[in-house]
Amino acid sequence: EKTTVAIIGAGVAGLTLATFLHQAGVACVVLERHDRAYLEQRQRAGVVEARGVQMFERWGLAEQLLGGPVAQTIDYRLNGVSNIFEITGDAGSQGRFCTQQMLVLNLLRELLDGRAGDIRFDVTELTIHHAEGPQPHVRYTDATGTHELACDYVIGCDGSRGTSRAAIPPGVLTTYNYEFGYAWLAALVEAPVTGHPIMGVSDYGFVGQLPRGPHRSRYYLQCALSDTAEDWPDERLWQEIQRRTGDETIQPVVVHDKFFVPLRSVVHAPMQYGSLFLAGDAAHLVPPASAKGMNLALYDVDVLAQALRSTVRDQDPTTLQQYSDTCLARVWKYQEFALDMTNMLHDAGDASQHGPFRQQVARAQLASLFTSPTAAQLHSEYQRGTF
Ligand code: RFL
Repeated sequence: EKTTVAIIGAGVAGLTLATFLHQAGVACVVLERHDRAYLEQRQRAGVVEARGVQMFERWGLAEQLLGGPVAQTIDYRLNGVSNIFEITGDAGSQGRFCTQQMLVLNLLRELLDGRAGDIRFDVTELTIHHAEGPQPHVRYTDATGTHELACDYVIGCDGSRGTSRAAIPPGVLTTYNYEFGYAWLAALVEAPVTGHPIMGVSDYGFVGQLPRGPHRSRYYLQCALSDTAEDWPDERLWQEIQRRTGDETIQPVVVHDKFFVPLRSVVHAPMQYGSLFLAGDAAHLVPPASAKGMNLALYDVDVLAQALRSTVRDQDPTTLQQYSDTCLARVWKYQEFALDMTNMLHDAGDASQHGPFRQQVARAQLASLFTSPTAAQLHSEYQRGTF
């Protein structure tokens, strides 16, 4: 069996790429380890930034995939005192509401139900062969047996722990890794965000609250790398949320799940080996305090879809050859913003991490967002992804 593009992984990167390629008339097959119901139910964080909205508009897909316009605000709360930051920009390119989960749902509907796209679920034992040359193939197993899919290009959209990157021989990639030295506890709770989304700085550590649908929100609390669920019974969770938000009126409600995320930044370069291309979390991770991981994945697949269209339809491989360089320039800009945001939000809080000097400097930096129009404009550009 043969196709033009084999895409590994039906996360936001793989599904968006497949939809763009479909729109461009380039044949592709998506291979995914889980089933459709799992992908539809999986809780994933992230809201499409303004640049991403423009991208979907350019591909003629914004109406099918995104929600309505949204005014974006963030409460950079400092020891219980609210500071509402408004993300500003051209009226012509307003952010539109779309969470990652909503996007994945809409992409699955558009691709499978609207366009009869080829997504093969529940695949196991996936391996990539001859990626170094022009005739790669992918071998995988499903309920009907083991299959071989020949193709011209393999795209690894299988996340940070996927198998695509492992198909690249040792010594080809350079891995850049930065560990922040702390983690976030993420807790999904049965209560909506009632005011603005919170990115909170406190003497007791970071606290965030972001919307996850009409009835739920997710709290994020800075914690030690070694912390486990035993360290965080619900009682402690709610005490810390009250303490760090400075809001004692917050009442404990049902906690649906808790998990721990070590804060780290990773880049694997180059993002290409022969006919294998990496996109999204398979190629890079940004710490969640930047809220950019999904948006960076969308950037990669936009560049890749345009480059594959030029190569396959117009026989012009120039942009495909530049894929890695084009994306990495963007990736390092996002890493710069992510590092800066993560340091500011954590250093300004609990001084036990980097000391009282860095705490005061980080608080001065945070204050600039509300006193300097230039700092506010730059911050808005980063938030919108339009820098
Ligand atoms: P995904 O979403 O992990 O999808 C990968 C897919 O590949 C499949 N797969 C395989 N399939 C076949 N064979 C194999 N061998 C396979 N191995 C894996 C998996 O089943 C899965 O379906 O990667 P993708 O598409 O690159 O998308 C990346 C984004 O999901 C990620 O960057 C964001 O979730 C990051 N992120 C955020 N991004 C934002 O833009 N804004 C945010 O506010 C935001 N908050 C967050 C976040 C990530 C977080 N965690 C969980 C680290 C908050 C948190 C806590």
